[in-house]
Amino acid sequence: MNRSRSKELFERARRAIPGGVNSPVRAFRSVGGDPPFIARGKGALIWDADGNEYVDYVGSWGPLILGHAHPEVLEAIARAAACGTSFGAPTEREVDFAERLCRVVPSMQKVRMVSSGTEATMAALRVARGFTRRDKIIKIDGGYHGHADCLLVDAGSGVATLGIPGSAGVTEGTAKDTLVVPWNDLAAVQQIVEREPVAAIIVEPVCGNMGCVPPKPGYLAALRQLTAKHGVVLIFDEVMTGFRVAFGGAQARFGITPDMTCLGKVVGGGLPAAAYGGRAEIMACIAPDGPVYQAGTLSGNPLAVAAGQKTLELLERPGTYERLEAASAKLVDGIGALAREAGIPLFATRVGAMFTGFFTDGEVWDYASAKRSDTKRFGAWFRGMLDRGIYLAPSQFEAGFMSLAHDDALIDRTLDAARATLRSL
Ligand code: KE4
Repeated sequence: MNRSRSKELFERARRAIPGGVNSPVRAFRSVGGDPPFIARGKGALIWDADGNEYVDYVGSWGPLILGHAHPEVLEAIARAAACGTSFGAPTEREVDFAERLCRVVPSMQKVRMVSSGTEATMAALRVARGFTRRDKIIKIDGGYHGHADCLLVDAGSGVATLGIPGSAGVTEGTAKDTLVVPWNDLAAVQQIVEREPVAAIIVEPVCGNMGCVPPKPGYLAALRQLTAKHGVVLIFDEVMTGFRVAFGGAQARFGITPDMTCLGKVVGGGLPAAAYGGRAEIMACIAPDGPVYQAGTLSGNPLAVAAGQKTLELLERPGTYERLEAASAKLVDGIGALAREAGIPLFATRVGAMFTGFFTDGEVWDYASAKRSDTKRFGAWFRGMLDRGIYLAPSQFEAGFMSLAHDDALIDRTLDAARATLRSL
């Protein structure tokens, strides 16, 4: 594929932007090669600056579950924009949206809008600390919740130990209040909450940031019981799973109601909107009602709310999630069968409309087992599929995303490319 225009743009970008990208994963560092610069998208397709066409399974990392440039979403944005783009004042649109979120997300009795998933999780943790007056928080090893300092913390040595800074610039003082446990390991959580007071545990109810790794049967229910027993605020980070694994998110799919929920991605319909919410008594702590401060210039931005509202309206239509399940199953089961045919060890995972193929002959139930995947082989797979016009998530440790715009013909095109690529590995 000729990507000379993208190459030129990347050279210019690197002179003006760190790494040439506005978010690290876009630089393709873990898969090799230079990233195509995307010019436009329509439905499940995107085109790069050289006019190459790709079937897109990233969808802006989840938001574009309806497909790119959906006419009704564009129309809703245009209509809102004609009335002005932002006021920094309350609007009727935000009330309608808040009422809708509280109606469809089981844990949300009250909700505050922000502009990114990072803000949502950072704020939810501050509120949980303010509500419980406790300092310690627990996160999952390999879980990602945005780039708030207290969440850029890696697992120390051994299980359930004090966190260590996961990024330069994060202080020991911050990291020491974040404890890190393996995913799907209830005993590790139990060991901590029975030992010391903990404000909150934050989990992706289906992990997506180590690749797609589902909860083991019973794990979330047991986590719910344990946290309730010890007064630990259970936060579901549904920035990725919200409206993707079910309309009401993973909490609706698995029937587990957390104390707080973070939303992002789909909820903004492709524009910057996110939210955090939960039990009314917890949300009562937030300024101006309570002592926990949180604010944002563009929170509840009318354009983003219009895009989010229209997206949720369209997703709430009957049959949506059956279609997403069927399309995802066709793709993932198809690739799994092709990998077996080609004699390539692949552990494929899927929940709703998110999925991953781990290039490993073992099973993957946590970050340690995910990291046993052959990332070199993943890179070859990724580049082979890209050159055949299939745009996958550029990392073994990311999830892929299905949209309502991926029809059978595009999935068949993807499976044809997969057959050829797997054979070439
Ligand atoms: P943002 O601040 O990027 O809007 O959201 C952070 C976030 C929070 N929680 C979960 C579960 C998330 O997956 C994310 C962001 N996801 C990444 C993809 N793994 C966004 C892509 C990127 O970082 O460029």
